[in-house]
Amino acid sequence: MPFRSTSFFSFVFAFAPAGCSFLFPSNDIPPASTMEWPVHAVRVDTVGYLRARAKVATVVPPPGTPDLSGSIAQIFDISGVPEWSCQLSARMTDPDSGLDTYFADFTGFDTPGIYTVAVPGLGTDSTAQSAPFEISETVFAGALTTAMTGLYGQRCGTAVTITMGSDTWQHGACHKNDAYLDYLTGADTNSASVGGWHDAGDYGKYVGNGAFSVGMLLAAWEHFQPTLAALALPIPEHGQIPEGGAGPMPDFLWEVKWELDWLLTAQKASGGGGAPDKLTAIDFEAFGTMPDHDNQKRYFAGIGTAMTADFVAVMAAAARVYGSFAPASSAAYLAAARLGTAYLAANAGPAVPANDSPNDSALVFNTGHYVETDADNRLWAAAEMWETTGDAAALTDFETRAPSNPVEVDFDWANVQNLGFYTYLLSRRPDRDARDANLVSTLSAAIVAAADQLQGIAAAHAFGRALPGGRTNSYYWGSNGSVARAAMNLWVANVLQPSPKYLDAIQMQLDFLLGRNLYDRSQVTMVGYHPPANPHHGPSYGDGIADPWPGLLVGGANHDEATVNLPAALTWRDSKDDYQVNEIAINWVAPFIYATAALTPAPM
Ligand code: 9MR
Ligand code: ZN
Repeated sequence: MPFRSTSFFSFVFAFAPAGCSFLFPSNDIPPASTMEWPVHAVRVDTVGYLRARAKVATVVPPPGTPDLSGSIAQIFDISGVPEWSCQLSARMTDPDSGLDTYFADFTGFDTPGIYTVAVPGLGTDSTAQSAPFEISETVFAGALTTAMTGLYGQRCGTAVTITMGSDTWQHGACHKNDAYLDYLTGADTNSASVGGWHDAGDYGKYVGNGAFSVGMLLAAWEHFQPTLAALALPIPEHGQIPEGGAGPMPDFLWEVKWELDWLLTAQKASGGGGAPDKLTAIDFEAFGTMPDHDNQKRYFAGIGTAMTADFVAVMAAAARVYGSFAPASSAAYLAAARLGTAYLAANAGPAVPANDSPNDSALVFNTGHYVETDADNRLWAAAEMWETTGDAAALTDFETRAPSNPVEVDFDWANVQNLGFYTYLLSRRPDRDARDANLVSTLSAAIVAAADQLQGIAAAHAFGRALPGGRTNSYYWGSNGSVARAAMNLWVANVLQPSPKYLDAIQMQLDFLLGRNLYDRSQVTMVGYHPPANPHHGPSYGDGIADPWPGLLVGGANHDEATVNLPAALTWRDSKDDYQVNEIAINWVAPFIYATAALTPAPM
């Protein structure tokens, strides 16, 4: 009988009670940071596997273990009773790490419950098995709720309190003087821009990355509305009715609105309706300063076309998403989108970069900069404007731009055109036949081809991740976010040309992020087995609470830290100081929310 390790408690922690809405986990368990975490030879999705989806574990035996090809793996239930067995695959060398690996594919086992996978050929020690995991119909509901709570924890401009188990995380109202216009008008004047989400481990607010994150979340809403409408989040607006609304608005939309309403304040009518690159202090905060103790003066950076186009895209999308829930906000979002469109039209030439460090200024930002060209952003804006308004000029603009913006197999904040393609291809407009039929079929084929490529990579990769860049270039800054984002191409392909293989590949992306990886560790704080304890996240370090703030996906392995002796895939470490691999960011949490929502059915 296999020995069950203390890891079971972490499993319970991530487990959401079933019911007609997804409740916040509240099990009282010891702080994760005080637990012992043996590394298991069998790597699984330590949250679990959705019923009827692929269930693959990866066996990583200790070095020197004789060939295990074809030997037995067994699934044990919670009381140690063997329930199922399967044969290991042939031995494979994982090119990312050079390690011997084997697949244990137990897809055929589909009985709900809590299990471990063990390889008897490796002995009876707890490390010869896997961490516990669940098989159920709603296995990702708890992770989805926790990740949404993670975004709530990023709220700026307000006091935040989150209680989970025996932990309470909190900070007071922060950054109430956001922000100053020195870069825009030269004057020492303030233009209120309170609210929004802190971008990452730092407390800056970036229009482009904020809009990108919101764009993925609004896509999740449009793709998985019944699931997301049922989420119950521990936010103050729970149950409230927005201005002009007919009833309570879903919590999911309230949380996203927190960022949207900040984005609204960032747009500058005086700048012709353009949006600034960002709103930050001159320097990053001293790490660990709590948000409400950060008294640095914060400034808007310059206005540019790429971030304005991202802004237009999400304002247009929000206008339709919020239309029936929050009519007053919906109207404001549409007006902002139109104003931003006017700015883009007036600056139709070469991309206007948002000048971060004007020569005539004594102020030079040392904070981050999502540097961008704008062709992809403009394409996304046109798609969302057309879908919301039916404006013929927007449709023409999109269709003119599409041929020179190829579908991306793997995309991030710097190449957002896929978000426009999804909206165009999945259009719900009654007049969607106005689209160019040839373009619709070319783009559909390209999305399906991209998804096929991702699915093929996932199925062959030792740990199931779907990044197309090989052993090194797959792992760029925020690689975990990209793994999560693969779920978007996979899902849209599944709508265009349904196949279970796409959904299985989404499960595999979550597997990788939740423990089926080189580390035997979840990459999401307070979720799954041995999650990050020391993320590069100011509040997590600064609040004196041992456990980090929950629901935050860390960046993951990053080839910037690779060396001759350290392959890119092995660069992740759980260090608060290592922002290149262990920071958290909203554009990584957002696609994790998308992926978990994709595999969470709506409550009956
Ligand atoms: O996610 C960004 C990554 O793609 C870049 O390579 C990196 C360096 O420019 O910056 C990342 O974004 C950071 C931003 O600039 C500031 N807030 C934290 C972000 C995540 O590390
Ligand atoms: Zn703040």
